[in-house]
Order: sequence, then C-alpha cells, then structure tokens
Amino acid sequence: MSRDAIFAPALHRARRQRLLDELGDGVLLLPTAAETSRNGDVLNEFRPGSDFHYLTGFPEPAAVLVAWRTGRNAHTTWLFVRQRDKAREVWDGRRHGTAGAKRLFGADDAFPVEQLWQKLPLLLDGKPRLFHRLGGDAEFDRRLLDTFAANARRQRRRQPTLHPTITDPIPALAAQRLVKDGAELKALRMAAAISAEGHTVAMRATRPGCREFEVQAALEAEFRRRGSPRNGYPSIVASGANACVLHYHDNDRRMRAGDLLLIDAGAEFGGCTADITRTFPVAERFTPAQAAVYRVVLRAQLAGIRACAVGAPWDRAHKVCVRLLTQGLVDLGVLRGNVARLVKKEKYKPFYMHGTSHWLGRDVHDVGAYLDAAGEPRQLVAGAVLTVEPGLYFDPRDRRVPAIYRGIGVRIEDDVLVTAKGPVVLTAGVPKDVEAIERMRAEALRR
Ligand SMILES: [Mn+2]
Repeated sequence: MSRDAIFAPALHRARRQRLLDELGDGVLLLPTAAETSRNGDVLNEFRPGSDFHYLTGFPEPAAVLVAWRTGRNAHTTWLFVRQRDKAREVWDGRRHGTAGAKRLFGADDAFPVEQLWQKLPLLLDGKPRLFHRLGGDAEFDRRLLDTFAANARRQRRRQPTLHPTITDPIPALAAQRLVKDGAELKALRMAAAISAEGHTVAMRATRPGCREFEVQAALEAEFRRRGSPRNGYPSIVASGANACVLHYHDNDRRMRAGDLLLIDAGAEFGGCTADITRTFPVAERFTPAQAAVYRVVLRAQLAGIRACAVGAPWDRAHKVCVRLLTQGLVDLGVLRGNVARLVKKEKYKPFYMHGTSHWLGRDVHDVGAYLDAAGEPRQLVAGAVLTVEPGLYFDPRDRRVPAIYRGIGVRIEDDVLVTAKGPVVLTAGVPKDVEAIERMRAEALRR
C-alpha cells in the first residue's frame, strides 16, 4: 500500500469538515506537538501531535492549524508553518514551507508561523467561539490571552466588548477518532500485519543466553524492514520475573532456558499503531506450570475477544476475563473459594491488576470516551478498535502463591476491530496456542 493512499489532502479535508460541522460556528485553533530537547542540542525524535496529524497529515514541528466553517460542506483551512530556510535545512532537513503546505497538504492559505499572532485577532473578530484546548502549552495559551486582551483594548468603544467563548474541541474530535474511517483502518491493518511479522521474527530469534534487547532489535528490525518508521510505544521485552513488571523497559537481562519471554510491542504505520503481546518459552517447550498458567490466560483472552460485539458494553471483555482468570486461579490452587464471591471481593487483583482493554488507533491508548453521558460504560460501535489483553502475574516473592508459579508472568494481547458481523482480530498472524508456539520454538532452535 502506498503512503499516498493514506495521506490524501481530500481525506484530511473531509475529516476537518466533519469536525467543524459537529462543532458549529467558530474558529478551530490546533497546534501540533512541540519539539523537546533530549540533551544539549540533540532533540528527541519528533512525532506530530495525533489530533493535528489526523486533521492535516502535515509532518513538521512548529505548525498550527486554523480552520473555520463557511457553510454546509465548506470550510477554510489555514496552515501556519516554518518558513523555508536554506541554512536551517542544511542542518535539520527539508521543510515544506508555505508553498508546500498549500500544494501538498491542501491548505487554502498558508503563512509563516510567526504571523499567527498577527492574523489571529482579525480572524477572531466577530466570531462567537474559539475551539481550542487550553493547557497544552502555557506559552501558547498566554499569547492567545494576550491576543484577546489586545482585541478588547482595540475595540474599547464597542459596547459590550466581546471575547469569543473558548470551547474545547477535543471531546468531539476524540469521538470522531474513536470510529475509524477507511484510511485509518487501512493504516491500522497494516500496522497490525507488520507488528505480527515482527513478533513472529522475535519468537524465532530468541535463544537461551541472549539479552532481551537483542530480541528487541530483531523485532524492531522487522518492523522497519516492512515499512514502519517507528514504534507506537517503547517495546517491552521481559524475560522471567521481569514479565511481572507491567511496563518493564530495561530490556537488558540475559535470558535462561527455563524462562518465559513476554514481548509487548507495536509498529506504527500511517500514523496508527498496533499493540500485541505474546508470551513464549525461551526453551523449546513451556514447563507444565507455565503451560497451566498460559492456558488460563488464553482461555480468558479468547472469551474476551468474543465479548467485543456491537452493542455490548466496552468493558464486557474485562468482566468475562476477570471471571475466567479467577476461575483459573482457583483451578491452579492460588485462590480458594467460590468464584463469584472471589470476583466480587477482587481477590484476583494481586495477580491481575490492570484493565483488559483500551481503545487503539493513532495513540496506543487511543482517545475516545469510555463512559456514556449517563456515566455508564459505553456500548461498542462498528469501526471502534480495542485491545483484549488479560494476564496473570505471580511475583517471585509472593508466599501466597504455590512455589512452582512464582516468577511467572503471562499476558496475551490482540487488537480487535468491532464490526456488525462480529469481532475481527487484526493481529491474528502471530501464533498463540501452546502447540503452535512450541512448534515454532522447536523449529527455531533446531536451525
Ligand atoms: Mn495494550
């Protein structure tokens, strides 16, 4: 799939139009993410703000989108961007400049970003509302309020002086992003397919004695080889008891033959990311204790995926998983008692302390409300994408747990597209049942 199939000016224009139709009369003001310093004159890798990129496709830092509705199915888009600068471009790379913003990204007009604060007062004059989320960048907000104050001073003789009302556009935009459009689904499917390939390569590359970050390198090399420019989040490559640290990131331990290896990683493509977790033995086979824990988590995950139906509350998968994991904890001899009562008393929590699902899209924990207007878990709609990722984690020092399970951590995670015909697993390309994993490990170790 070509990058152009996903980044088309008409597509971004349609997204802006939908948002502006939803917001109504007023001016939308949306800066992209800021560049941040790593140390000295070295910057952290820049990634455009997800909202900004969803609405513009524009990839450079220090840009601002300004757009307002001019009628049904019509609006005007201005982009404020960095100017072309021969000297800076020698150091930092090419810039699109104002001409590129118009020609390649479909802006009706474009200006150097320095001119934002001169143009904005005129634009806001007479507009009832400004759609802007406060609190993102204190300096930006201060300049915005200065603009209001200057406007008020200029218009002193008009009675009464009207500031536009500042309205947060993000809830409407988040609701729009929650239901993926065709181009986003293409990007997500691609991110999912690439991520699945990376995980498969990692599953083959793992050897006793190698370090977690060596496997990470193999996984991420495959992501890059297949066209993913970056990860959607830092890869978690956690062997042995490290798997019990949910957001483990040291990734530097040397793996041993009896360990499990938990990998939670996702490739970004077309601005969207996948989010996959697999857990497999560093040796050829699971130990009986590891396999017993693994099967409990897998059964819960498969049931959780089936719960992702249109109209179901989004957290039904969590409830299903909690019940099955608790049943499993009883079967394993970790908990004792009536399953329903153990669930009610949250006795599973020391071993399953996180949620089962989150929205997925441009952000790994994507935007979108989890509660409806009444404060109840919202119902799943077709086009939403969420993860299903149950796990069990037995701290190596937890004396309540039978010794054979201590230090075992298992999580299994897939990405699920909700459709009218039922849940579609986008990340099905990586083996996850015990037999398929052991077959793959055996093949890999024999090579
Ligand atoms: Mn996840």
